[in-house]
Amino acid sequence: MKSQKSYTEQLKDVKEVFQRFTLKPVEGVPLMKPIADNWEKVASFRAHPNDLLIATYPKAGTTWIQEMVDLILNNGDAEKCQRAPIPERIPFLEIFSSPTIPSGVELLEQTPSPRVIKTHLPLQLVPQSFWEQRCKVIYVARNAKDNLVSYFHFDRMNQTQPEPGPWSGYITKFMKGELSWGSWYDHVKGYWQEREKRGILYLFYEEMKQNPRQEIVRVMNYLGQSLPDDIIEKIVELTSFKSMKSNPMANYTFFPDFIFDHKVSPFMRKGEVGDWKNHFSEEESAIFDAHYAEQMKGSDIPFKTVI
Ligand code: PPS
Repeated sequence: MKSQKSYTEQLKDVKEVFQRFTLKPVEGVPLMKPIADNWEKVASFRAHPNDLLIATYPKAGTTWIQEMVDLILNNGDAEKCQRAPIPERIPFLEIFSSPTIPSGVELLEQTPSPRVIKTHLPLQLVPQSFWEQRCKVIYVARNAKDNLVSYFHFDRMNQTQPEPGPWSGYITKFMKGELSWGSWYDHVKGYWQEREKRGILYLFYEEMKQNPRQEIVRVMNYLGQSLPDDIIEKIVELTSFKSMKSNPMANYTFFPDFIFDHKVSPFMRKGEVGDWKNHFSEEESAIFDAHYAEQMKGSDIPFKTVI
């Protein structure tokens, strides 16, 4: 039976289980230990043919695309899309349970079709069933430098992730693929290489920022939906950074501060392209760029670091 308590209250009841978890590799990819410990359940997840998977490297624009998709599927009905916090509306496949909140897999087992599902897993760890069932998959990628900056601030405020440590060392960890969910380079390349074969809609944060209407229409078409212009405009407005920052069902203030400490850094932090320029020194940028060129050699993914 569903608890009468709010999502936030249920989390507050089990404060003691949350801590800065260590990472444990699954097939060489570092994941938060409770995710790795629960791996069999994730790997054997049974997808339905009409499931929609939203896949991203952490901090690439996951919440943004989730809100867009939910609004598109609900004809731009803002009230309906306020029905629950985003992890309840669009469960996070691999997330572990706490004594009061089911794991992503458990929650999905209780969720009627058609389901929309979030994952940060790299392509090779996505449960096989999604491919067997030929599910639709939307991938969002964000340029490496802004992605890294956003992840750094997130790891400062997210009290369940390993301590980020100082900025310069964090850059190195990112470059080495030592952060949760592994290498950014492998992640973005993995989905890019398979996008045509597996029918993946591959989007960019920077394009969503530059031309949100165009990207919303692409998502709408991919989902086989057709919405009138005024509803599309409404979705553009409801998914602007400003609207989402003040949306209590999307801005993650429903997580108590022992999970996400917004006083350290808000989840909806800046929402910009190019904030990396405020973080990287010239030397750091040069080292990063050289390593990037090496890692991305032979890849034609059209990333933009400025718009
Ligand atoms: S998570 O934890 O992986 O699900 O985080 P994710 O949602 O992928 O990434 C959070 C970053 O996305 C920004 N964001 C947005 N930018 C522009 N417009 C909208 N509507 C929007 N919604 C979320 C959010 O601010 C984080 O980026 P930074 O650069 O840290 O501000």
